[in-house]
Amino acid sequence: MSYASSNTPDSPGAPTPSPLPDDGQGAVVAERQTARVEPPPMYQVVLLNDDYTPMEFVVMILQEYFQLDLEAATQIMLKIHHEGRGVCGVFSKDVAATKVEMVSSAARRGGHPLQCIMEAA
Ligand code: TYC
Repeated sequence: MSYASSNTPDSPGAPTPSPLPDDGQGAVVAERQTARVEPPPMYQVVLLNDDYTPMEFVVMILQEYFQLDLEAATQIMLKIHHEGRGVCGVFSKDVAATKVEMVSSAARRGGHPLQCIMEAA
């Protein structure tokens, strides 16, 4: 038996056969447990508008830290500029927190007041 094909308790809804318990009276009782694994909670990373951070800097941040091409980055920057905020991407908690830290520290290094936050998606 290969390890790859052994128990896969991560398929929601799929009943997982449990070992057959012995009832102590010579009978074997078959039970099935349903293994349900919740998907991990996701977080969106959001950039906020301000009056001072240059548009080019925001576009660069979106390309560098969110792997967006120039056109997508420009669209999101303009959305933030006009609407006050915009979602840069949706990530697991750890990845979102790291993005917020990296963007915030790049903004501080550049001397810009750009604010980056995360919130439950
Ligand atoms: N409003 C800024 C300007 O006019 C540009 C800007 C866009 C700033 C997006 C922050 O998250 C931001 N220079």
